[in-house]
Amino acid sequence: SAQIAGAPAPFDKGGVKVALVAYLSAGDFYQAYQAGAQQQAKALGIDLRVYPGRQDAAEQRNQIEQAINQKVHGIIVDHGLPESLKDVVQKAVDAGIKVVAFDVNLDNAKIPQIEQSDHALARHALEQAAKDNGKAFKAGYVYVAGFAPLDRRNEVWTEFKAQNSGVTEKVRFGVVNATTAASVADQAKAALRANPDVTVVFAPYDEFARGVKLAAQELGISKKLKIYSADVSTADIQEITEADSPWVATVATNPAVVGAVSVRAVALSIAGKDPGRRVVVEPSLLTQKQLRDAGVKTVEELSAKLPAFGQSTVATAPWIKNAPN
Ligand code: SR1
Repeated sequence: SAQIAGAPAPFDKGGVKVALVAYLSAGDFYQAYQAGAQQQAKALGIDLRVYPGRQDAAEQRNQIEQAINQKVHGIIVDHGLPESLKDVVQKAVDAGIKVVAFDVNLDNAKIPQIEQSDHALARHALEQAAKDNGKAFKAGYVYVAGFAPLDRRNEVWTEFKAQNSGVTEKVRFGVVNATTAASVADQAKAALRANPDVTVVFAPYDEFARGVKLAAQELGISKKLKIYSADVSTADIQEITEADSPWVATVATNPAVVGAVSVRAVALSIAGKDPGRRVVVEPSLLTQKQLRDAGVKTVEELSAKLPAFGQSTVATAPWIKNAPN
């Protein structure tokens, strides 16, 4: 792979290998994240090998073992279940491999943690919900414990309910699997049918929001329900902005930017520079109204209109050409 003139070793000579080991292999977020990572890897002359974990903890663990055996320079651990990873990532660290983690808390001082400022993300979404619906409403909530971003967003939801006694969580459901949106749609249909007084659903993952929206449409209740989410993709923009969509706001980073930041963070580590203990990409609030008014149809158009969404200045260095661009 390519050498980069003026870059620190080993980038000056090329041949840098990095493994991206992902727990989640399904969904728009993962695809865009991976595309951004590939673009940034190309700009750095990195040979990036992507291992799809397929929502399987044992498989992801196995793939980290494989990456260690292949003597990669760096590993990006993307999501996962901490308890099944902690010892195997320590093995990688002990082998001199630089490890960074996105959205999984590996609880290791040697491993920088990348995240999308999940507390701020949830706070922006819930502030918008309060703005649209007042401070008293009956809510549905979609949550699966054990995923770091969802756990952080859940802390804010818990705090929000404690601060707003008029907000009642009437029903909670959620599942993360290879077909999350479809599975959540089935759950949401039963939950919303049993709780016809729910007017707001907090669904802080776009696959969750897509499932709830489908259920609302099938039940014919789109006009009396409002969905607040996390994440955005071109397909999501279409779903948010279409006529009568109950999906009224999301708070999101550009996942391609997060993928690029993850590669830059591991590249800095490989070059012997410290990317920092926490590497944070700030999300932006995107309301249905703003998206409709701006006539935005794709994530690329959004990036062009909203520089804070389209780029991140974290984990950069003069010798790194930032992607996506
Ligand atoms: C199951 S965790 C899903 C979340 O991971 C990323 O942080 C995305 O924002 C998504 O919401």
